[in-house]
Amino acid sequence: MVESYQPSSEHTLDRDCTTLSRHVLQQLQSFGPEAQDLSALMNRIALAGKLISRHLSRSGLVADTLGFTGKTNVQGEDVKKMDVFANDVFISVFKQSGLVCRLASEEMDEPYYIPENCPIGRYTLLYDPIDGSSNVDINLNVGSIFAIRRQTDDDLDQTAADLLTHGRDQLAAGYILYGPTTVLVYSIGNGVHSFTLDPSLGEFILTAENIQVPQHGPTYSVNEGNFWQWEESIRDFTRYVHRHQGYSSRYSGALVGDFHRILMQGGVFLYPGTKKNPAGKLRLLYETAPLAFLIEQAGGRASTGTERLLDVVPAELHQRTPLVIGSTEDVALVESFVQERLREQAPISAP
Ligand code: FBP
Repeated sequence: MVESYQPSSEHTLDRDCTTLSRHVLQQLQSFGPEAQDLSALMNRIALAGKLISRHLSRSGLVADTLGFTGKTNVQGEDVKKMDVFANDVFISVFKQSGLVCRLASEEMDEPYYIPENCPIGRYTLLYDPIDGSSNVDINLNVGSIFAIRRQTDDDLDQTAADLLTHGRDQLAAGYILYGPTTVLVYSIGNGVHSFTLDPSLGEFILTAENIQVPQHGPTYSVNEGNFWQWEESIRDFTRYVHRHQGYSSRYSGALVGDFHRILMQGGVFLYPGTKKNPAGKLRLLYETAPLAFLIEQAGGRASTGTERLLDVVPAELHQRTPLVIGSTEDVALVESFVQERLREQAPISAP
């Protein structure tokens, strides 16, 4: 009897062949149209990551890639040339896809509609094309953050009102970290998984599955330069970690980089509100809600200091929120200082 061919198990083929699009189908355990769409969608996001990674890796060599454009964006921030390049890359990769009708980004006042994808495209991509822009010109790590939401109505008046819902409505979320290697981390609601770009293959290859954030970690990550602008409760937390063994301060200036460290090693990242900006700096739909989706999938926690971040319902597209995110024990510690101060401020009720 002729034996059927058995592929050798020596090669790391199974790992090398676990590309992102294949992994999404495995995650969804379906080859149906929705699964194929989400797999193709993630593949386009991966392409955007490869194009941005290549551009960043050449940025010191090619003229006109670094520095400012001289314009300011809807956030009132000076726009970097890399912000514009990366923003356009995300739009380009979704043209002629039939997948995404609308893209909303930190760099655009209003959502961008891709006519040929509307209304058939039932998904919206929300993204921060370059997170940590202040790091671009000095060759430090930056990232891209993304979230995928279903388009629940035809949005004919183009107000994108259907996007103004809580973060639990995100179908998938993730980020791409442009560091010594380019890493893509995502969740489609079934755990958090990490892929590393293999430049020789031009493919993101699976390198870690079902990542779980430690319950507690040594790192606290916050811009202490804002200390005197914070509420007393956040100062209390900072004084606590200064006085207690086992805490180390790490702050890279790029949320994606600081978040990745905490996802892998535990700890807490904070961008609290300040007296000047009680809502803080970070944007809900492009930055804090996608990372909150990921950290909860990894067994961690994300809050505004007083509320579960995934419950926050935005009133407008570019709304900001304070952020406390990371290991459950460390986020709970920050929240305990906030609750303590709120209790002290609460009016004493008559006996
Ligand atoms: P961008 O998306 O415009 O880069 O802004 C967000 C960010 O750069 C985060 O990545 C980072 O954590 C934070 O702002 C740094 O802000 P600050 O310089 O005030 O600490």
